[in-house]
Amino acid sequence: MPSPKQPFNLCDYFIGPDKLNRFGNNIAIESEGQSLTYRDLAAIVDQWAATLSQRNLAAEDRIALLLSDRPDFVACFLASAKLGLICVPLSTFLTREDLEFVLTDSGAKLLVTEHEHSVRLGLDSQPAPCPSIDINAYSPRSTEIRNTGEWAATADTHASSPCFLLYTSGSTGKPKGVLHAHQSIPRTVECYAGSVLKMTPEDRVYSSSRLFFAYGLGNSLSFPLAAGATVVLDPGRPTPERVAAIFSQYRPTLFFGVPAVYNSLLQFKATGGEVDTTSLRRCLSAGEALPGRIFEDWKNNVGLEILDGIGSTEMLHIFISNRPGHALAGSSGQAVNGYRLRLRSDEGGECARGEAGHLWVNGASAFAGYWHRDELTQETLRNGWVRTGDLYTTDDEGFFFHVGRVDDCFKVRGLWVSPLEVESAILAHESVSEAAVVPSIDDAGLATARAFVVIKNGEPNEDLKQRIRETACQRLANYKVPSQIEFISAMPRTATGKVQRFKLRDLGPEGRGAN
Ligand code: 3UK
Repeated sequence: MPSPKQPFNLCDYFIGPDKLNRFGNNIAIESEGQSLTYRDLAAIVDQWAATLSQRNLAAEDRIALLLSDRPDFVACFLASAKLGLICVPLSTFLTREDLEFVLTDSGAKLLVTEHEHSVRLGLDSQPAPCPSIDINAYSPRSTEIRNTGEWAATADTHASSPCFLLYTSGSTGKPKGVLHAHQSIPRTVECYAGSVLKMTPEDRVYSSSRLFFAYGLGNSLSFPLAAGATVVLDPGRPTPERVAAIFSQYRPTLFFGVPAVYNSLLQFKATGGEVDTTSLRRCLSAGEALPGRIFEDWKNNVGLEILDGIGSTEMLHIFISNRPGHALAGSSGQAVNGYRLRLRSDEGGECARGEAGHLWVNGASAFAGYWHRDELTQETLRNGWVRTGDLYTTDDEGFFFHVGRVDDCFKVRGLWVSPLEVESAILAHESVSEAAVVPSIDDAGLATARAFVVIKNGEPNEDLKQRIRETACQRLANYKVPSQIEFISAMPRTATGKVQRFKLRDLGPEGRGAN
């Protein structure tokens, strides 16, 4: 592990001369029928570095990537590290408003995107607040982007130099930038991959979570590329049909999913779909708690354990995980080697065994701070300890059980939903006077957003629900749009006026499928 002041560059870590000597001819990436060896990847990284170095960027300037999972994402990310820039991978689910926010907040000097996303976000008619490159506009790519004949030198970075910034939404609804140094990725490789995955160059990895998400970045970039293994990158939406097709065509040995994807694969199988899992040796899940029922169903149907583990953008990857052969349904598992964990009571002392407490974690992959948010950084990062915002209990064997969140945020398909953000989108409808959003848990134990609405005018009918939904749709990424909207006459509130979300959570379904 490099020490913080030691010269170190993430790009070298993956494709420096040593790595190319060992793995140069291995296949690094398979994507849309194309295979790239580690040497091919290194050449594309050099071409990207040459292209970026002509863009007048200085060390630690931010470059935003709005790209689907394809080799160019990996190449551009590594080229950015090579040049000492700070890469800002962006969610491809962003709305135009979110995009403006993160480009402005990060002070990005350049946006690298592709046709699909620039069209969806209307970048042609209304340019982004910074210059952008549409990689599809270079045709064929090899002429302009990929070779300029120049060669860019590796920047003079250290293990603790800033390397990338990942945006994650907070309880206030405004995303915050989580800054990681060059050393963070190697540390997740040693800790999580070293103790749980144990990958070899023969492994083939597929993750249904995208590279822009810290989970996907680890799964599809850090772990396979550090091991000299092969990653399968697919730009499509991970519907069960698509994931099953990838299993058959690419025969991965490791699969990383979120609970909703495992659940959709089980349903697809139960309704006659073919899911060939014979190539898999290990299945991993994170992003939100894996319901015990999905663990059991997968085990019974596929014959494999799903190893659930909790990670966060702040810690970069998983720090509590189940171990192969010792997985416990309904638990996040045990501490990953290299991480220390504490459960603190509301008053700040240590919790007694069995008592639910606030989870704090300490480990070398921790973030450097929130981008330009010093106060928030001080609240969250104290003496190397990171406050997760999660409530956990443990048992005598050191298994951790997720009890909930301190804020009211929850996950849909492994992605954050902040009730405040959804509520303010609903409040934008003129007939709405109050709104409260809580998770609605389905039979599999998974959440979608459920909105309770008090109206000030209009008829509380299906038509109004539809119009409220449309108002929300215009302002929110798809997965955040409530699957249920219900009218109530008054919000349940405490004496101090706080919405009693627990009361709303406990309300039975209004009539399944009614909306
Ligand atoms: C929740 C879980 C219970 C938990 C992530 C793997 O999800 C990731 O990062 P985010 O920053 O969210 C972090 C929060 O998500 N969570 C994640 N996994 C689990 N809760 N069981 C789980 N298995 O509230 C946590 O604080 O989006 C996951 C690797 C890297 C990641 N960034």
